[in-house]
Parts: sequence; C-alpha cells; structure tokens
Amino acid sequence: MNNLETIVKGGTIATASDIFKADIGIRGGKIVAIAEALEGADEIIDATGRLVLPGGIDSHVHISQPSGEGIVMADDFDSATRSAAFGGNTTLMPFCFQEKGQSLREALAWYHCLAEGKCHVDVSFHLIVSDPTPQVLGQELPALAEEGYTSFKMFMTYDDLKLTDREILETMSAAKVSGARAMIHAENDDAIAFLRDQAELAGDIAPKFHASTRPVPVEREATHRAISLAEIAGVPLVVVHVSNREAMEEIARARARGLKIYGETCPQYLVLTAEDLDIPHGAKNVCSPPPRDQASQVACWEGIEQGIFSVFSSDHCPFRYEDTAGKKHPGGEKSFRWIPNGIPGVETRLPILFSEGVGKGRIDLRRFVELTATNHARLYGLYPQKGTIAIGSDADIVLWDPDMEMTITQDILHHGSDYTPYEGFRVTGWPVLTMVRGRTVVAGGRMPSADPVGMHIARSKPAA
Ligand code: DUC
Ligand code: ZN
Ligand code: ZN
Repeated sequence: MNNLETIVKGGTIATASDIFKADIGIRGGKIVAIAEALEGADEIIDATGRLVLPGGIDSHVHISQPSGEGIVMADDFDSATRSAAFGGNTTLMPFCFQEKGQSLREALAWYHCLAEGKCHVDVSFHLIVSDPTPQVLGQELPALAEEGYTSFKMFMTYDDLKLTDREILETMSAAKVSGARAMIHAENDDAIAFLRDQAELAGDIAPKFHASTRPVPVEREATHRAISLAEIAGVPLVVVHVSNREAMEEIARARARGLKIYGETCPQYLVLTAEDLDIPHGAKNVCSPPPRDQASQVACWEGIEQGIFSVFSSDHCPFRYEDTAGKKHPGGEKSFRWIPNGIPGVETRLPILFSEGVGKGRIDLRRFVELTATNHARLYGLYPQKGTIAIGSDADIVLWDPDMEMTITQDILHHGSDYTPYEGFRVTGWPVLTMVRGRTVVAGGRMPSADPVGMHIARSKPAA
C-alpha cells in the first residue's frame, strides 16, 4: 500500500516567501511531504511546467444575499463555488447578512442551510452586523467568535445596513472584546443621498450618475472617519474595496501612526473606470464604490506594489443583466438608484491579477500569492491551515499555466450572471487544476465529479 494518496510532481511551488521546485505528498486532505522527488502514491498529478500555488482565498464575496425587494443575486452556493473553483480558488468567505430584527444565529442558520451540501470549495462566513443590539454585541458576537465566526463587516451606507458612528464604535468595541476582525464599507451615506437627490432632480438618472454621485471625497471622508473610530475603539480594521489614492492615503497615514489598518482592493479598480458605466449597458458595471479613472487605477497598482493593500478580493456580487430581478430592475428606468449594486468576478480575479500584475512585471509571484491567498488566511484566522503550501496545511492547491493565453468571455465562465464586466479582456496565465483538501475539483476545464466537496471552516481568532 502506498504511503501517500496523491503526489503533485515536477512543478514549481510558489508561496508568499519562496519559489522552489519540489513534489508535494498528500494524505488525508493534508500536505504531508514536500521533497525533491517523492514516490509511491495512488495518484500522481503531473505538474511539469506548471506553477503550484496555494489555492486562491477570496475573502470578499456575496452569495444569495438579500438585496432589496424583487432583486435576486445571480449565484447560489453551487454556482458561486463552482465558478470560484474554475477560477483557481479553494476557499471563499461569503457574507452572512443579519437583517434588522434578526439575531446573528438566525442569519447564520439560514446561510448554512443555503450552503449545506452545495459547495465545491470551502467556505467560511463573515457576519454583516446591521442591528447591533446589546444582545447581539454582548452575547452573540463573542459566542460566535468562540465558535469560529471571527470577522464581521459594518456598513456606513445603505438604509438597511448602515450603522451610526455610535453603533460603529459599539460594534468595534465588541470586536475588541471578542477578538474578531472588523471590516468596513466606507462611504458617506448622507453625502451620497444629497448628491443622488440633486442628480435625480436634474434628470440625471442614467447609470453613469451612480459614479458621479459617489465621488472620491465620499469614500475618502468615510475612510478617514472609520479609521478614526477604530483608533478610538482601539481595534484593527480592514477597509474593504478601496478604489482610489485619497482613501489609500488615509490608510497609509494611519499605518504610519502605528495603527493596524489593512486595505483591500479589487479587480474593478484596476481595469474598469467610471466610463464603463457611461456606455449603453452601463448598468452592468454599477458597483460601489464605483470604478474611477485611470489615475486611480495607477494609484491602486501602487498600493498593490507598495503594500498599502494587504488583500486583493473580487467583491463578487453577481446579478443577471437581462433580468428584472437583476440589473434590469424596473426602477432602473427611473433612476440609477434602483440598479442593483455589484458585479461578478470570483472566476476572473486571479487571472486578471496574474496577467496584469505578474505578467507585466508589476509584482512578483510571491506577492501574487500573498495578495490572493496567504494574507486572506492571515487576516481572517485561517493561517496556516490555509493560504500556504506547507507540511500540515490543507492540500488546497492550484496548478497554474503561466503561459496560457485566454480571452475572458461570458461563455467560458461558470457563474450565474449572464455577463462579465471583463468581456474581451485578454490574459496570459490561467488555472488548470484546482484541488480542495486533496480532492481535484477542476482539471482541464472540467469537474471530474459533481460531488460538492466544500465544507464550512471554523476560523481562529486572527492574530493582532
Ligand atoms: N458593497 C460590497 O461590498 N459589495 C457590493 C456592493 C457594496 O456596496
Ligand atoms: Zn461593501
Ligand atoms: Zn462586497
């Protein structure tokens, strides 16, 4: 009998710290050997000419999240995790949205029910706290952090989600007590409402006005305020989906003062601009914060290169375009305000960053791994179980063909949306095999088994 179940043979392994040639031995879903030449396994996977990377971890995705009356997200847990697997991801961190009046446990029970038996990669829920009652902050959050739900997001905008500054402080304090990781969506809600009302009065209702009514100062001010609140509460904070230089500067200044503030950016801020909303089908690219201009793209690249951003996530938030429950919600005719906010991207995140980043010499391979896997695991309490290739870690592995040329088009993707914002975008480098805890879930553009192998992962409290 063989000592190993699987050997990944002959590839070039890249982690956040090293690049080296070695074989990987797998048993019981774990990496149990890394050596120059391993022999004796039931299955040998030939990785010659391939990069062998830790599976992508996407710590910012929305799946089956209630998004307003008559609006339905385009992905359920089956399609989102399938799409993720084809895109080289092995773990997703979707948000579990607490509706007002609901307990966190009720919200979690519902999401677990949606995800159970459907996932093709591992998942681990963040919470969205929208109703921070004393019971939620004093009892539920601490208890759930002990049970492995060790992160939550707060919103500064959206009527059904936003928290006041006082509520943010109370919720951040609960993060401090419970050891959970706080995340924030930083946009000034009053400023958005003011600009939106003005635009609508002027008859400016097209999708492009979604971008112009959420200008950079809306994000910059809220980022500054969120960081100040985190400083007052004495907690680290992840500022998610950062889109521009001024918000980045707020993060950089805070870090220079010694605060633990982490930044996340996303593909849309590297390759889309507000002009992508000013086209006939501009609703396809409505998301918040909106993509900005070329100077902001350059700034976000600097943030990636220089370390202001710790993580690169998709903010996958998919709606169908040709659908009144999606981007063609009837209200959208009357105003951009009713167009569902969000774009798909879980399958294209890694190829876009690899091609535009590693391929064009902006970042090296180790930084790619750090931004797409390792730092997600570190920030959110999954490391070293996930996010690296090391003995004892889960065998979450992606074989990457660095030379494969692909054109991103809707018909090669597996998400539930009927479009991709990146239609026609050419990339070099593509994931060719995805393995979750030692099980190959995608190989050669196919799923060898329809069995959903993914499970929910309880996380540790993130290290400060
Ligand atoms: N915030 C997100 O994080 N995702 C989609 C929409 C939004 O506002
Ligand atoms: Zn957000
Ligand atoms: Zn999001």
